[in-house]
Amino acid sequence: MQDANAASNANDRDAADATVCPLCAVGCHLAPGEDGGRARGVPGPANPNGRLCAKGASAFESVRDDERLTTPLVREDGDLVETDWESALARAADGLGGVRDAHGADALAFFGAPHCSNEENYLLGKLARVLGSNHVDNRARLCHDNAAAALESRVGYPASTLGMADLAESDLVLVVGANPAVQQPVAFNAFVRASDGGLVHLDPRANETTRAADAHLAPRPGTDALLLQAVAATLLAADEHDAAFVAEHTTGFDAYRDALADLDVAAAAAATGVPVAEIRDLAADVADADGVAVIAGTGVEADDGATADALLDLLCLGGSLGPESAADGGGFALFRGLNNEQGASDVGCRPDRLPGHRPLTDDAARDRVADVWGTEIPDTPGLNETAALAAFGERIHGALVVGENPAVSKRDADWTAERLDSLESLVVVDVYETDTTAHADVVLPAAVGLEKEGTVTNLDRRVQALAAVADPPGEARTDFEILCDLGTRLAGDGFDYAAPADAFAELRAVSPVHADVAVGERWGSDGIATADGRAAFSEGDVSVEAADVEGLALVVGSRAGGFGASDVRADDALHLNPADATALNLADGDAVRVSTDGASVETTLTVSEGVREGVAFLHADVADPLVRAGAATVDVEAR
Ligand SMILES: Nc1nc2c(c(=O)[nH]1)N[C@H]1C(S)=C(S)[C@@H](COP(=O)(O)OP(=O)(O)OC[C@H]3O[C@@H](n4cnc5c(=O)[nH]c(N)nc54)[C@H](O)[C@@H]3O)O[C@H]1N2
Ligand SMILES: Nc1nc2c(c(=O)[nH]1)N[C@H]1C(S)=C(S)[C@@H](COP(=O)(O)OP(=O)(O)OC[C@H]3O[C@@H](n4cnc5c(=O)[nH]c(N)nc54)[C@H](O)[C@@H]3O)O[C@H]1N2
Ligand code: SF4
Ligand SMILES: [Mo]
Repeated sequence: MQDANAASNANDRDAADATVCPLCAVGCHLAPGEDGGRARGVPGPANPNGRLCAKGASAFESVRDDERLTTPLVREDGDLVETDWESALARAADGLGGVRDAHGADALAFFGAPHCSNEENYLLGKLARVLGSNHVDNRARLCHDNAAAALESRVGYPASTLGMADLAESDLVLVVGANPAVQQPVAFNAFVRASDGGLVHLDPRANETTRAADAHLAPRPGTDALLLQAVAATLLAADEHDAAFVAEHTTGFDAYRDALADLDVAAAAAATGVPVAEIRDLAADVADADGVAVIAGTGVEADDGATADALLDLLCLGGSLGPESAADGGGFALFRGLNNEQGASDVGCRPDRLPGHRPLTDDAARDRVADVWGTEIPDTPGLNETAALAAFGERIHGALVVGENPAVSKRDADWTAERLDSLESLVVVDVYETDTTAHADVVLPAAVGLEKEGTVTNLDRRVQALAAVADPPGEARTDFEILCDLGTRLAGDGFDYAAPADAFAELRAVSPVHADVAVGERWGSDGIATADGRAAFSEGDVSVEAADVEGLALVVGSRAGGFGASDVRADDALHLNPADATALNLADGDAVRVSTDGASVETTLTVSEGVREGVAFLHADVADPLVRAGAATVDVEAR
């Protein structure tokens, strides 16, 4: 076992003043630039050549930003006014403690954040549980929740099954519902673009990643899983699956094969809109490849995990899961978004999980944690963040929100504002004033990632040490210090840590995932970590019924993780295929209104062959009102 303190001094970063980029889950190493300006790339496992993307290079902008919160604020007569830490912390503890006294611990909700470190999220989860509430969650895991859940049930852990560097060995990389050329550019360039394996992009719209691909398959929205099953059925019909791997490392193959035997590939081709020849080509590519890797992004989330399941089935058939195949570039890479999205969930900031992803309902796991924490842990899973927000003012009366902005990232703005206002106590820890702090009773100014110590875990499970390479502005403090203080006031013992390293040492004692990972290394192994050591096939539920879509299916892309992420929001046009534009009597550059029941947005039209027929593609920022209104399809008209 390696001590986190020692490890953070160890040579995990190549330069003494280097830390981990706080802006995405790739986890590049960087250091302050010469003049305090642009960041300097430092070679690390994710950026071996020391490169940064444009976003990473601008990472220090948040450090210098005049808009940063510098003083604690409390609400007096309706307004937020500046105060000192002592008064603000006392008010926060009184507010949350008062809710607990009046309504019970079950009336408290805790929102953690993928922007915060492992230790900070661990502390938030501990605070919630020690106080007696399981309503603790972090929001951005929602970006990849279905794929993570599929991985957890099929391979035993909700994370990438291979390292980013392994992708350089893949014979075939299948990118599904993602745009890593833009969203994880350093990893894409270093490990995927540089390799000579094949690249196939599966997406209803061509994007920057497509330009680097050998083939682009554009299934109708809602038919990805069917398309992948058609590929699997083609492999099985030709007996080209990896029978030895299937026999040794999987379960449920016979039932799966029987289910797929009914699949008519021609009918599937018609339903998905992808020609039979393209399905056959992909099947042949999978059969020929030693290592097949999947890179999955937010575009696989649409169908409750069916696409992720179909992808995992395909990897099982190709023999591309598990430790030996990872070395050959085989496996499932879950390309997460925010910098510590993986870690926030790993450390137990989830309503149904303890640290290390152990189920809350597992008595032995609960006892182990209770032992170390010196407290009972309630055994009923709590509300996730979406459900908790809906329960504000009813079951939930107090909330501690750390590094998260539910007012913008959730549903209808008025509805959310009402929910936030219905709380008796809302304490928000953030680095900026936001739409959420506007509803808070207490606002506590936090440090950003570049100003803290601790660890974060990137998209290939690598636990990396942070270094404080800048000072927080004004009186801002790290979330860790804030949570230690709040914890001590609210719960008494158990929150008196000298440094994040002490919390990490405690985390090792309660989390099998962290028990003996060396800081700087990837947790777990690339193997299959299910109870029986085998990956289960899905049941191969087949439905060739074409999703009978009336009108244009709304497809959203170019998501940005909010914080410091203005870079990918340049294009606000509606993108339509020429055939759809002609049918609507619209031309490139026309002013258009895109609407659904109860919401509409106005923009201009870009006509593009890159979008498949039947799809209306919008950037996430523009699509927001439509997404919030729950639109699956949209109407488009000239305005
Ligand atoms: N319209 C629209 N909506 C979107 C998206 C979009 O592109 N457009 N993208 C979606 C996606 S992919 C995501 S991941 C979410 C992001 O949703 P959120 O995670 O809610 O949004 P962010 O703005 O990234 O970060 C939340 C807050 O964390 C604060 N913060 C940053 N670092 C720290 C820190 O170290 N400590 C503390 N205490 N606070 C910190 C920021 O100031 C910010 O207010 O939004 C989703 N919603
Ligand atoms: N520079 C920069 N990088 C970032 C961020 C940032 O703000 N700036 N944010 C980070 C964050 S928080 C996130 S979550 C990630 C997002 O990373 P990605 O998920 O790669 O981002 P998107 O560009 O939204 O790509 C989603 C793709 O899914 C496709 N899609 C939509 N529906 C479907 C479908 O049903 N099937 C298929 N096959 N495809 C579909 C869309 O057309 C789009 O091309 O990026 C991270 N990286
Ligand atoms: S790829 Fe991600 S981690 Fe690397 S520099 Fe860019 S934003 Fe930072
Ligand atoms: Mo995200």
